Amino acid sequence: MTGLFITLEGPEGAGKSTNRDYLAERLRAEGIEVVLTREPGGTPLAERIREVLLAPGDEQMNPDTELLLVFAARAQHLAEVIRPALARGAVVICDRFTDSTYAYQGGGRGLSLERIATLETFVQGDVRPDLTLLFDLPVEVGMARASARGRLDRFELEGRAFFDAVRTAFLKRAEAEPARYSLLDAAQPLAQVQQAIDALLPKLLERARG
Ligand code: Z5A
Repeated sequence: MTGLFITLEGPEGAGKSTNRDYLAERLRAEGIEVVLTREPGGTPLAERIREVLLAPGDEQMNPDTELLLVFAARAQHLAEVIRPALARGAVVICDRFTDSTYAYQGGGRGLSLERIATLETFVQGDVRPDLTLLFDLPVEVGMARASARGRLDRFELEGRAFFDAVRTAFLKRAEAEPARYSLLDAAQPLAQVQQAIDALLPKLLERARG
């Protein structure tokens, strides 16, 4: 039996974490086993790599170092959490995954998409998300929501051009793979975003039950 791999993607402040919990509750209420996790992170070791990735520091992180750290954390996460959960038939809901690498390291940092694809195959083998919910919202709204939270991490300190490139990269990927992506307007009030998630539930439940 194989489970269902759902990822939530989008810029900072788009409501991924809030709606990750909401979606998990809705699926659990239907008796589905759900594993909630996030990237970078998801295991103790991968969470330590996350701290390195997010902490602002005096030494500028080389973009290749950033890319390799993201995939190092992912390798651990896949081995310890994602693959075992999928193998026992669970639904895995992951807050960010490799689409974020294409958006942030590819779009934002300008790294080669071919290089990212090579690492994707090396680290993931044939594991790919079955469904991806893309929470899209204007860059200024996401930046305002992130700043309202206080201390900014190393990514959130980037400027407008970086986040424009990230958003464009996400939208391009969604356009290229419409069967996998569901695009949600994350600038709407939360209740409306959650109504849109509810509308996806029948499809998710059908897929989860195989
Ligand atoms: N990163 C990378 O570079 N490469 C990779 O491969 C991966 C990640 C996997 C950390 O991710 C960083 O890692 C990320 C990219 C990089 N950096 N950035 N920037 P993260 O997911 O931990 O960080 P984040 O996206 O900044 O998380 P976030 O700001 O918490 O965003 P969120 O989870 O989408 O939002 P939220 O926490 O659910 O909501 C934020 C606030 O908005 C909160 O107060 C909510 O109550 C509010 N909210 C949510 N929805 C609404 C609506 N609809 N209306 C009004 N207010 C709302």
